[in-house]
Amino acid sequence: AGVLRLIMGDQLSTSMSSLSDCNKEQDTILLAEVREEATYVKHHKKKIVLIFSAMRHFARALQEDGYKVVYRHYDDSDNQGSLLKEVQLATQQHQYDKVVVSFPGEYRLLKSMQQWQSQLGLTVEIRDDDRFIATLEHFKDWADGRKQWRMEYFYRDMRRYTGLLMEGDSPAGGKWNFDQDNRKAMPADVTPPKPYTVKPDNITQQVIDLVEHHFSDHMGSAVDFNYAVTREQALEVLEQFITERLGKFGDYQDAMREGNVWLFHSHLSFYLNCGLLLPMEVMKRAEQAYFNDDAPLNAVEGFIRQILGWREYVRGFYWHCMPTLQKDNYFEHSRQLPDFYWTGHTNMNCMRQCITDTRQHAYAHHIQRLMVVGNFSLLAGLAPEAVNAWYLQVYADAYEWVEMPNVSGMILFADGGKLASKPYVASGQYINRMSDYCKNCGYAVSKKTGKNACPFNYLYWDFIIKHRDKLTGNHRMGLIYKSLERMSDDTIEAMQEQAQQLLSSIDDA
Ligand code: FAD
Ligand code: DLZ
Ligand code: SF4
Repeated sequence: AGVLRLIMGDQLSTSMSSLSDCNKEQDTILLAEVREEATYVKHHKKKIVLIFSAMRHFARALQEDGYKVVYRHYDDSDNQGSLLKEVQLATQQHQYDKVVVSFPGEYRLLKSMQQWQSQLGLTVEIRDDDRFIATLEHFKDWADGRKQWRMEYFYRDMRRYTGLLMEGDSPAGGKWNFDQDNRKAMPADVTPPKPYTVKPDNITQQVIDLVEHHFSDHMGSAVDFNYAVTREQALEVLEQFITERLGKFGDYQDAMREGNVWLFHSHLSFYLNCGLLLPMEVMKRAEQAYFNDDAPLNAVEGFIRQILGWREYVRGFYWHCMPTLQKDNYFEHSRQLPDFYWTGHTNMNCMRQCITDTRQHAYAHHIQRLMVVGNFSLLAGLAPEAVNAWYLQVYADAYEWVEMPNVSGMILFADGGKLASKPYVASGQYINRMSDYCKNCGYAVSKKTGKNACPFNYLYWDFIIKHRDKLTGNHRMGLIYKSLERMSDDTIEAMQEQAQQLLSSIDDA
């Protein structure tokens, strides 16, 4: 009777484990655009366009390759609204021996899927997602033996395990990490290349119209969507990155510039996370650029570390720490998000720029997410649950397995330091060093107190003071508490008062 194989919106790879033994004559592949997945948070419009259009193109490619595909459109009059119900309908319309699916990217969906077998009265096989390089057992084995987890050590294991950038048993160039050569401020005369864009074809145009119609109250606009939606196009994005931007990736990895969200980043997370590109092929291509002398080692190592290190690490971390991770709240923060997280209307230019970029592109690069919006979210004591929901909704590359460790672990320290060795908080000085935002800001980055003092400055010290009990034992915070001791009581009091005023104004709004 054949097998029903479900492919979800972030599983658009022909090498999916759920397709590995697919019989073209007998089996059916199901893809379904459903309300439940499109609205469990109000995803940015460009995120929905990306996923639906990529799903439609992927289904077409499968059909052209001779597979039997059932594709359920969002506006089909009998659309069932959830993945379970779509699977149910398919199994009522045709008899199958079993349902096969690959491991999802979110805990809520895994819990739901584990019930499907009894709900459907049919075998449901959930297979590992082997697009990732580390299995969940691999991470568990690594983590269980350690008192402290740090990405850097996991990453070294992964380098040895894959042989990427290795010369025998040693790391290429004699060091595991070249970050001391990276992370420069970007001089004004450096002009980053234009990012990849592609004109929407008919399929994408139909999805844009659908999204503008059905998701009109979601963030952003769909009409200017111009991202890749097929594997061929995603491979072009990769090639363009390798030839035009990889060489400078390390140097300007942490830089921010007003009016340019793309810089020298790869913009590949959209495609890696929905399956159009595979992490191993992307890393091999970057490694090849190093071996061919097309890009320096500091850039290539830095780039590979983001994927082989961070990306694999956060995925293992997520599954290892769920479901407690979603409730973690080390600092017991409960403030709701200020309105400007949605509108971008704030006098803090750095926040205005990063949120405006996010609204416009469903993208912001790492340092904008981490050191501007993330930094503010922690300093202002925003509730982890609300911050997680925001990040999951606004970025087109966001799925909980990657979003939540970055938010609860990396930016909010809500896990109490399992992922990061100290909170990533910083005053306005850091933002000023790494960006040109401060020169167009009504606030003065040099001022800690007074009428136009930069809010990041007094919020930073207010945070440090408030959480002294929880942080003072952290040796990486030692210098900071030393500088606090040298500050006058008047300055401290003034900063605390100003912080309180700003935080109250958020609460009152
Ligand atoms: P590049 O800078 O070119 O990096 C290359 C690749 O490395 C990325 O495509 C990505 O696959 C990987 N990578 C880099 N950093 C990380 C990281 N910290 N965790 C996991 N993978 C990483 N990334 C997501 O893919 N989805 C998210 O929902 C997401 N949410 C984030 C939330 C916060 C608060 C922070 C601080 C980071 C988040 N990141 C997330 C990580 C990172 O910011 C994005 O992967 C990156 O900005 C994507 O742009 P890029 O492809 O141009 O990345
Ligand atoms: C994110 C998303 C959206 C917006 N829509 C769909 C959809 O209609 N159908 C589908 O199969 N998947 C969608 N996705 C991706 C899923 O939510 C994703 O599989 C989970 O987030 C788990 O990774
Ligand atoms: Fe941001 Fe402060 Fe700089 Fe303004 S002065 S852009 S608020 S860091």
